[in-house]
Amino acid sequence: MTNADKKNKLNPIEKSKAEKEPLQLRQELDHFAQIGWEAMDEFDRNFGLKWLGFFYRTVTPGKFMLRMRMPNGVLTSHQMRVLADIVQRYGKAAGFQDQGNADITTRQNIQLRGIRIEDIAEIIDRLGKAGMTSVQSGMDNVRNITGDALAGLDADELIDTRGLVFNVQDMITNNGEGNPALSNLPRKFNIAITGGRDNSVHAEINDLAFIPAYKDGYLGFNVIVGGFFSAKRVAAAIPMNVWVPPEDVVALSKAILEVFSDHGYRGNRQKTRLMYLIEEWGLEKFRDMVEKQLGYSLQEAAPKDEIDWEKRDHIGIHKQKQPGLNYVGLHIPIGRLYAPEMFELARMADVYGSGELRFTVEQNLIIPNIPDSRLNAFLAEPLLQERFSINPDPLERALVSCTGAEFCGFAIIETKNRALAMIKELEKELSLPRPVRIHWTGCPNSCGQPQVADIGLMGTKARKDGEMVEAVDVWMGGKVGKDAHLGSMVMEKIPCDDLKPLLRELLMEHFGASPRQQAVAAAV
Ligand code: SRM
Ligand code: SF4
Repeated sequence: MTNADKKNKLNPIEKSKAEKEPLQLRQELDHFAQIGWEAMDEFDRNFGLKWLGFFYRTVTPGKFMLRMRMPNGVLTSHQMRVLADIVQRYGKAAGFQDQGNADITTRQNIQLRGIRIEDIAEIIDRLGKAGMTSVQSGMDNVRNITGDALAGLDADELIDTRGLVFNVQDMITNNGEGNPALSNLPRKFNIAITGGRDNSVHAEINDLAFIPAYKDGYLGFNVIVGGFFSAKRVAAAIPMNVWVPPEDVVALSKAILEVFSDHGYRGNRQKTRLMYLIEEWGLEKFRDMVEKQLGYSLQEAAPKDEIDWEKRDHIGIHKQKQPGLNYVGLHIPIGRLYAPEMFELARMADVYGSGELRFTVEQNLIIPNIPDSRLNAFLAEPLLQERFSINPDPLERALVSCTGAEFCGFAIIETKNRALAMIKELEKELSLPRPVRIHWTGCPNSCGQPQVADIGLMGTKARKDGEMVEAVDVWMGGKVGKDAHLGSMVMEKIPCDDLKPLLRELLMEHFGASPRQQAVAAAV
């Protein structure tokens, strides 16, 4: 077999996709409900159902995870209630702990746990009636499309990204019905559209991102391409040397996806992300091919973009551009929500705001449109006092964690609970002048984005006292917002049991932390 033959050899996922288009599984849900998850064809169960948004979990066999699509992270209180009811009702039916739970994700999205195969058809129906979809949220599809969490609220925003994000999602998913034409990509694909000044979406880690930029006095977007993280390699997106007006965002996204679909590699799945195609062709050929697909020439990039702010975390009370209205960012520790809290959040959005809620890529939640006159009553709500602070301690405030071993079969270590417990201990011991962004990720797939963090912790194994134990590789130097760039690995294989003293040291040496007693003494 020649090298070219090897490269073009289809991987097993491609072979299975060629045999049966996975979106068709929607028609077989009643059959699956009858035969049960154990009797299902392995590809259909473990991979195929991800095209509908349902993820088989080897850690909790028979209890699927539902990954939604939440374009721009925006949802209504009604939608939140539907999601809460799904985790409560179906999670309970599955015998799931705490009547089901959900996680806000690093793509401004939400995942619900504990779904049984026999409930999937009904759930899809309920989501559709509530104007939501989970279609094409996993495997070789475009993931949730991120936009500015403050779109339409921020007085300094340049472009409101909501309409664009929704339109791109509708194009990709055929208005949520499923779109076979764009659901057979060579690999996953991430899209972000940012219209604010602080790059709130981490544009640089997406396969395709739109960044606000003026061209000849007209506001549109510079385009960057090819960013991705994987176990084998991470790469920041590179400029495509293209500027588009907002009205061309949908068409350009479609053309790039079609080029990727038609020409991307379908061999070794570690080498099938968009960047590999761009590198093989060179940027010029990539651009030419996209123009050919579009049927018209693209304009060259604007000389500079408008990202000139440090990134905001949205936590706390903030004035909106609408006079007299505020958005309040609630800190959701490690993104975890339980059904009763989801119902409460929906109620609070109705009672104090306009019935709208938003998710952020930091796994937190915003309730917008709260009038000045309602703020005090809102702030007195028990949920804010007991669970979701608007003024969390600096380490907790900026903590992000992927799912980890609790639910994810790829995980090498436990993340969420460990991360939270360790941060709480460090908060007790140290005083910090500002938040430090610590991101945990349970394996090198990097869902928790350790490369964008001040301190990134990536699950691995290490030998300690002759035994294999849970450990982390330590990343540092990730910069977000203006001049964003990825961090790099600075230490390897630190056993989790030895991690706290190391973090303590790093926080004191690099981030101005001081021991609490000392801080108190200095203040006296
Ligand atoms: Fe991820 C696979 C969770 C964001 C890179 N990711 C998975 C799976 C589906 C693996 C599995 O089937 O168990 C995880 C599901 C675990 C579970 O039960 O929750 C999973 N990824 C997540 C989430 C939930 C982490 C979180 O706690 O927030 C995020 C869901 C986003 C969403 O709403 O769609 C999530 N994943 C990311 C990101 C971050 C981002 O997009 O900004 C990345 C790195 C960026 C990227 O993709 O370029 C990421 N996930 C991966 C990869 C490595 C991709 C690659 O090219 O190799 C995998 C493994 C794969 O695709 O083979 C993966
Ligand atoms: Fe699972 Fe690894 Fe992603 Fe964490 S980084 S959610 S452990 S695949």
